[in-house]
Amino acid sequence: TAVEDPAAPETPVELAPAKEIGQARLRKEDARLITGETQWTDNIVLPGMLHMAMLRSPVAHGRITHLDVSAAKDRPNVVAVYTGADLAEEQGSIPCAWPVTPDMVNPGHPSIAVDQVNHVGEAVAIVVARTRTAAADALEAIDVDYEPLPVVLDMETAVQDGSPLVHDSTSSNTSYHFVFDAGEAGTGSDTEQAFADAEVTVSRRFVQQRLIPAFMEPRSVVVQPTRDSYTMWSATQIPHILRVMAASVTGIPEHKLRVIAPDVGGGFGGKLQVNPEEILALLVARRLGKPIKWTETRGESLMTAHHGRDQVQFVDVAADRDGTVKALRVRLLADMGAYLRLITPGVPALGAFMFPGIYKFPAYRFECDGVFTNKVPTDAYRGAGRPEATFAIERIMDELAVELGMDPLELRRKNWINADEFPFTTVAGLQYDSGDYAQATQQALELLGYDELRAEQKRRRESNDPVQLGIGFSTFTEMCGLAPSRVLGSLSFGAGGWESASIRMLPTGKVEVVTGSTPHGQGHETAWSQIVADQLGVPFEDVEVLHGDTAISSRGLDTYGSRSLVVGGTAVVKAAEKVVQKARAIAAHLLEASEDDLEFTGGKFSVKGTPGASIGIQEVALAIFAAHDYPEGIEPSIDSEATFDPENFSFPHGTHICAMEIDTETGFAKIRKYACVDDVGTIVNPLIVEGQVHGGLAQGIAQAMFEEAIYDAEGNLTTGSFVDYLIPSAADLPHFDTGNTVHEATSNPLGAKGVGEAGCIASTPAVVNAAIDAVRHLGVSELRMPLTPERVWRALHEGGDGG
Ligand code: MCN
Repeated sequence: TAVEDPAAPETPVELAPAKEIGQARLRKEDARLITGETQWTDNIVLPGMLHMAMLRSPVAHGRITHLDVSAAKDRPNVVAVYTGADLAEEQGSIPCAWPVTPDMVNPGHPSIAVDQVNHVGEAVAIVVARTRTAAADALEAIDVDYEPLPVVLDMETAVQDGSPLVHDSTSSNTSYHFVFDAGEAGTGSDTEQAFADAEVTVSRRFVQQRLIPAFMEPRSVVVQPTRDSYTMWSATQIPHILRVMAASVTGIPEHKLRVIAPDVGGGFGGKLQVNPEEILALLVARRLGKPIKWTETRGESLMTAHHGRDQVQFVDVAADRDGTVKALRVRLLADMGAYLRLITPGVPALGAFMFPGIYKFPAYRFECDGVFTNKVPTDAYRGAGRPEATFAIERIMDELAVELGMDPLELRRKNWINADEFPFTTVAGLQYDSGDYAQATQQALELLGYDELRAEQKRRRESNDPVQLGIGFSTFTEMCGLAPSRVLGSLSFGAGGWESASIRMLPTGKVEVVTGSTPHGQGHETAWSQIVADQLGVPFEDVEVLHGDTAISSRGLDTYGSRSLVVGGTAVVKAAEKVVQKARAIAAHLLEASEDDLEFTGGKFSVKGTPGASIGIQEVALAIFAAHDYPEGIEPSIDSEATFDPENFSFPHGTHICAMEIDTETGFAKIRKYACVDDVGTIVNPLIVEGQVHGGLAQGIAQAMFEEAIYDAEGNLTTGSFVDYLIPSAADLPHFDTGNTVHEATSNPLGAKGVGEAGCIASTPAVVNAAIDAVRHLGVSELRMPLTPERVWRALHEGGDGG
């Protein structure tokens, strides 16, 4: 039969010779972004627009015993006040789209609390007023009492029998128990046996502290209702997914809801979310029939936008005396916070596939408990699951090296996948397609000036210098480019993995590219223009990239998981190829030649062997617009649409090396030098790639050294401002020596691998390994992140990991 086999490999796409691809083009979007000329969501002002403010719970766990909003209603300029009870019928539940196990417990997540609050910052009432300040001022007129309930904050006690429960409706604080077992029996028996037989075992407990995505532009949403339809502008990473989810939660038919993500000032995973406030803005706009705006304050953002990480990791490794690794066993407690948000449960589960890193483990078992606590929910934060895994494996490889008396790099070399072993199927079932770990490592050692720094380290040790020096490695890989749909489906991921693009050739030969990816700082307008300029042979300046509006690009799966180039960029390549095919037929007609006799180079169709008989693709666009005569069976357009769904993830890799100075008298840690060599396959724009690596390094180093969301014993976030939550400035970070090797990906025709999270995933363990290497001879074998001076000092002078 003629049924198309969806699994059949697609015909290979042919790439035009690279002229633009590989150029360090300045980003065309930057002028409007950095001058603030663009339309950020909060800049939107609509006639008659009202403002929404939330009264947020000051208690982490309690029953609402009394809630009186009448005085707030009488405040000047207040239009309406709503409580959870007012909206109980229509508010539905914030969706969780990644049920990692069939029996996962999800107690539901109201957008606004109805009778109980489960974390500080949960909304309990909404004031709608004519001005933002009037709405905020009226909040103080609301009278609310809570009956306190016991607060559950620590995961290790939350999972014990008899612990108070976050949710009355559940029988324990455990949402799910997810197991990945690489053994044939799936029972862990082969891993247990490998541990029993091993000559050496090392066990560690690592803490991944809670982090806050801390995007530059706070969350903001504007909803405009017009009779039965709604336009929602939101500072979101996921306009397409948000539209589907918001339609299903509110009952607004999807075709009556248009979602626009205008320029968005950073997300880092923190805007990969369906926010309660987005749903509430829709509900209030529907009730009042008026445009509604909500923009969070920085304090609200830090306190209520989802957080990241927050895991306790128990990691065991087994090896032979010669250093050959035999088995890896991982048990995680992952803090979900009070509710399951969009992909909360999936984030730690995704790590399951990355713990073995680049090493050839024969046996592996992973278990993870998702645990409820009275804290803001966790969810995606740059790397989502993979930084945690990379940290654990790269840290424990160092500890194993110490146990064996081996050089940490030698141990890695002994166990990593060699360049001639690709494609390599790992113990976790992933097929790594390409790379050369030795080459990247060699290059990084040279960039760092390794030998001199080791010599200096020795000198400082021998002379008991108060400032000690350490060197730490991270030889990492990661799975990104989220896609492929089939694999994501097998992991219960709630969305497909494909991406779409369409190309509209305008009559004057200018080109509009509509992409389903949704940049929020990554420079897609520039990179996609470079791809199209090469494929169509048109000038870079003639390409405009449109995105982030469901009325313009109706199909898309948005931007996260470093997927946009390898999936979305490839859809653009495929759409361009279709444009050329269509234009070829029309050019042949215009040139009175056969299609087979035409060659297409540099944007021109020429008849082979007939000099002078040629027409540019941009001229074809005008000809078809003005045409009265076009070939039979051909539409008067050379527009096209394409989707791409790769066969595999993309696996960037690299070697990151940190040299760290530690002042043993003050505990002050300072990065002396940082060198990294990343392999992201074909590089479309080296400037963007370097910028992405720098940004990722800043965030990965921040986890190691600066950032931590801290709750006090009552569940108050004590790091609720940028005075207390320490994001690094440029002055806190070193110069980065970066380099690249290029081993093309085999899963997309560009040969590209994702880069958006690489720096963040790789850097954290390199920094911590360096810090421990500096002071290990002084008795320190663990340091808890972040490496504050106090913590490092305590570890040096009082023992332990610094607390
Ligand atoms: N690129 C390239 N060559 C490659 C790989 C990528 O030129 N081999 C370019 C791409 O064309 C794109 C950029 O690098 O312009 C990032 O591409 P990609 O790796 O596909 O990542 P995404 O565009 O899908 O971005 C997502 C990723 C993630 S998951 C987070 S988190 C993150 C990040 O991007 N958040 C960011 N980088 C960010 N950068 C900014 N400024 N703001 C954020 O919120």
